[in-house]
Amino acid sequence: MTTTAQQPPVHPSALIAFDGLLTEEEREIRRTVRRICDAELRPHVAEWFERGAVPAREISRRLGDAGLLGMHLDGYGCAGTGAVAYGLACLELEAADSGLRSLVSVQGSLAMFAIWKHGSEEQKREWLPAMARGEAVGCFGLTEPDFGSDPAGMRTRARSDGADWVLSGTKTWITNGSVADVAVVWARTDGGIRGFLVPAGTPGFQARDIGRKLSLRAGVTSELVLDGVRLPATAELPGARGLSGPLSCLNEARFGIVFGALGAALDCLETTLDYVRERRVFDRPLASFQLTQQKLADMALELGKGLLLAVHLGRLKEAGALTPEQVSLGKLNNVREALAIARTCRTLLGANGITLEYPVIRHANNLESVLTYEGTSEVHALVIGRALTGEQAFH
Ligand code: TGC
Ligand code: FAD
Repeated sequence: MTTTAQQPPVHPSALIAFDGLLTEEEREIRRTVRRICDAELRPHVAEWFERGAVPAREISRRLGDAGLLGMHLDGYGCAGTGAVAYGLACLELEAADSGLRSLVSVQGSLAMFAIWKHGSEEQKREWLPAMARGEAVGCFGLTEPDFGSDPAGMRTRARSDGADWVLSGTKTWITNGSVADVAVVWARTDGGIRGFLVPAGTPGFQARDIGRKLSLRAGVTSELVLDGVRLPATAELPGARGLSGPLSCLNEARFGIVFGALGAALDCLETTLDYVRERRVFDRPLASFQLTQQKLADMALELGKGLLLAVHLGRLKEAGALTPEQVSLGKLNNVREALAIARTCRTLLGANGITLEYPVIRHANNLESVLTYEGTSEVHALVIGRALTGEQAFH
């Protein structure tokens, strides 16, 4: 038996009239980022993923030219866009590959934001314009081999020695570590946790790439070793005191992921919708089976809910009213649902779902990292649990 299409297919985001929630400027920024991805990045991502190597510095310069690095920051050569526009850029980049969105998150929301929010005027002038152009790359070293979810336990130490600081310790899983010109390194001092700017090439500082990854392969992930790294007093970020320093930066990057993860999910769903219309099983289009349509409907529903949540959180951020707990809510929901969508799409592609000929397994593997970094799903559940009950259950 065959079926005839009753009506033209509706795009998943059109089901919730998503574009109507955006300004013309936001739609234009989204289209621009998509054009760059389609023309210059998407054609190469599967190969970068397969080789486990990505031209991160060249990509930084291109994205800097397009004004996407630190785009939501004001001044110092940054574009100063709204939060939703930044989120949409993350969505389109992650629709190409999570590694590309990671590069932009770490540059703009972690390294640049740390300097922008906590740095001295001199530090801002030295680094932010070059980082906005993508000529200088930054990384953000918080995680250590024994302290990921619990950065308060960090062992990296900054000892004051006359007018200098001397840093020793190891940071791991650091995105862009080996390609960075400057590392924002968080370390314990006698006065609590502080942030430091460590230029690449400083004696005692080394970055080594972490190999054998099966996720985020189109991205650079490194270990940073600091062995008696001597820095002048001016290397310290004067505005950061205590763990709230690095955590304030995480809020920014986590917000980008709220949108970004949905880009990966959307790319999976678009690919799958095309596939099920073409693929015939038992003499009918795969799209015409009820079990297929149940999966598609559930995925469109979760994607739509995620997009609505993302825009709502973006508008709260633009109004200066977004709380860290709300960011946790968005990151937990949207990454968890994006991963579920990628896995379900994988089932609909059958065996074709496991090859790099289609983007689905690449997105699914990437989203495993996204579920873990920037606070694991368990950490975000506990942040929400603490907000709901007033009881902390971390320790
Ligand atoms: P806690 O006692 O709750 O707080 C310590 C101080 O920090 C303040 N604070 C925050 N400030 C700003 N934003 C937030 N989200 C904040 N959360 C807490 C808090 O008010 C307090 O301030 P003060 O002045 O009283 O000292 O801290 P805790 O030790 O109990 O830990 C809480 C917990 C577990 C939520 C936190 O440690 C955490 O978020 N852990 C997860 C670590 C994490 O996400 N690491 C990410 C590393 S970077 C990365 O993964 C990059 S991936 C690449 C990419 O983005 O693409
Ligand atoms: P752990 O903290 O050891 O957690 C292991 C498991 O225990 C998780 O399931 C966790 O949820 C659970 N768990 C932990 N505590 C609790 C608790 N209290 N209650 C219940 N369960 C708990 N870090 C940076 O600083 N900079 C970067 O640029 C960066 N980039 C990254 C890039 C990639 C590709 C990856 C994979 C990671 C990156 N990270 C980076 C590190 C990332 O932030 C950490 O991996 C993450 O915070 C989790 O830490 P962990 O891996 O040590 O896991």
